[in-house]
Amino acid sequence: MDILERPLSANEGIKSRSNYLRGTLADGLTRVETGAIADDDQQLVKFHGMYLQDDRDLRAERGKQRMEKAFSFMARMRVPAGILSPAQWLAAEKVAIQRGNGTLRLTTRQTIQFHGIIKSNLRPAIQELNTELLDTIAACGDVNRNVVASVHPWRGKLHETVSEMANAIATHLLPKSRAWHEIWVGEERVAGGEETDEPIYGKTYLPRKFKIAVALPPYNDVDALAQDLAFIAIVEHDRVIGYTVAAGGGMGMTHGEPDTYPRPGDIIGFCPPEQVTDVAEKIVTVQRDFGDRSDRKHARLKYTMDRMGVGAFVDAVNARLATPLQPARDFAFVSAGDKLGWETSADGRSHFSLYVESGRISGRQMEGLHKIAKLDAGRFIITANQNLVLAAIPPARRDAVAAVIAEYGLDQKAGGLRRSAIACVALPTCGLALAESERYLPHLITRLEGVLDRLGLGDEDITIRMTGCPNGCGRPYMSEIGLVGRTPGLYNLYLGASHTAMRMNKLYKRDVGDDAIVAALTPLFASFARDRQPGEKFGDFVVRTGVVAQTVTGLDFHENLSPELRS
Ligand code: SRM
Ligand code: SF4
Repeated sequence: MDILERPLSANEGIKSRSNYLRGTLADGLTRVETGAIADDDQQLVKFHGMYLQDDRDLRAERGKQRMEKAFSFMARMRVPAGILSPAQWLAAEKVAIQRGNGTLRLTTRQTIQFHGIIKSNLRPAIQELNTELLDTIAACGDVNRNVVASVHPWRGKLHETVSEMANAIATHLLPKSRAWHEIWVGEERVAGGEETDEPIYGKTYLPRKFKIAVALPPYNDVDALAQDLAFIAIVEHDRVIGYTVAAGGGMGMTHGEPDTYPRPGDIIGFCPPEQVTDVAEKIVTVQRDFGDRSDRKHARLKYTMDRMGVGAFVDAVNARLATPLQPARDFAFVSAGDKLGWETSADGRSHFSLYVESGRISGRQMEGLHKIAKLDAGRFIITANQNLVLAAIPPARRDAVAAVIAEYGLDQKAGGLRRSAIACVALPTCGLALAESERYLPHLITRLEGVLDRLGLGDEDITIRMTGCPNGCGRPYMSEIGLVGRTPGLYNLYLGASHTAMRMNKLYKRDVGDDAIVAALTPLFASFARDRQPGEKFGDFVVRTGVVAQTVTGLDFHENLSPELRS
């Protein structure tokens, strides 16, 4: 049976019955007998940027005591291009301290997550954010998510251009339903309560989440090919003349199910700046109409494209555009990480990129950032590598900001591996985690740093990314060393992505724990130190020397593995 004729997944019914994402959420928030909300509303609340979670560290004990799980909510803001004013930063910090677990969690999509918000605090938290014009609309759910953009504010107008483009795409693809405004900030329902029309999405929104990035070469700090859709800026004479378009990237897969796979996006064409939002809209509508709504594990654009064939997909997009996509223009990336430390732009403004371990801000780092926000000098920009840039500091304020940076140790140095690391949240809040990630990766890196330092590689940038399950929230398949949780304490070890995140890695060892990871990597680091070619990066080295085969497409991600490695 054709996929488009198969019975719809349960979520499709929930969306269609929800009256444009309202469901019974407003009522559920007032119910005091439980810290949770109704099952269908748990799906709908995602479209409002929130997740019902429970503290997994407490699950067993509360189960023994026959108590309800320790429910709380995670809320995720929508911050296109990751840019916040100091006042917005302070509002977020206040919500984290007064309504959440006291930490701010920078995410791999350039926004902030709050964890541990109990139900009675949820509406006040959202309202407090909204006083600074912040919202959580469509931060999760089957819609276009936070639009990410490269963060190089020291490049002046070019950075502004890609940030503005991210904002324009985000605004264009925002759901039109007023449900969020009614439920969270008390907007009156329009007379008659008529339903909102969703001209782009329709009543059942998209088959699955959809992710867009705007990249500014030569830095691929947004992982362009890991996105459903990426616009890669083509710069001529210091001006963005248009964007090369990539589509069909995505990271999620399920262990043991080879018909699920991470996939790098395909380069499908080029468009001028004025066509970008229309190209985004038309690609979204092709996915809306042709995506698999029967099986959520195969519903992302990457599977739609592999099912249709890339050529047929591009034809379908072109048929909806007034002017078809032009041939793609060339671009080149040199790295995927953030450039930490001070930079100055041509207009004399300063920018300081600071390292945030696994994106989690708390304690003294939070206090220092509070002081900087109070100085009201410049902007805060979150990077897609979970770091933070204090941007656009006027020359007259640089010394004041630098003094706080020094006083609070915000300029702590990190070795090449640590500063190139990403860890997803995983335990204790993520309901899907099979193993630790954020709480464990820093310790593993300390052990690996010992090895690298001895080999004289301590300052070598090598990307390492860990996730607590195969969903890929830290984009582990795009890193030179990828570690993906299988079960508590055990990870699959992937190697051989390019340093620029333009090629995915491949499974090297299955089910390795702390000692086995160090034991597996030590000889590889040693041969890299000894036999690398000038300028060669670790990911390229392991492919050139045959340690792992090269992954080209999503479909060959599980290929060329030794039989014992096949899932
Ligand atoms: Fe993610 C689900 C955290 C970026 C792929 N992701 C989740 C949930 C909501 C778990 C859940 O569904 O119950 C996690 C919440 C954990 C927690 O306690 O906070 C979660 N994802 C994150 C964040 C916070 C990771 C981080 O440490 O920064 C990132 C938030 C991004 C944001 O601000 O919007 C995050 N997630 C990603 C990325 C990377 C990206 O977008 O660039 C991916 C891979 C790219 C992709 O989408 O293909 C990603 N998350 C997933 C998936 C797998 C989707 C799939 O196609 O299979 C899931 C599970 C799902 O959707 O069913 C998931
Ligand atoms: Fe949770 Fe898995 Fe995403 Fe990590 S990769 S945050 S464990 S869903």
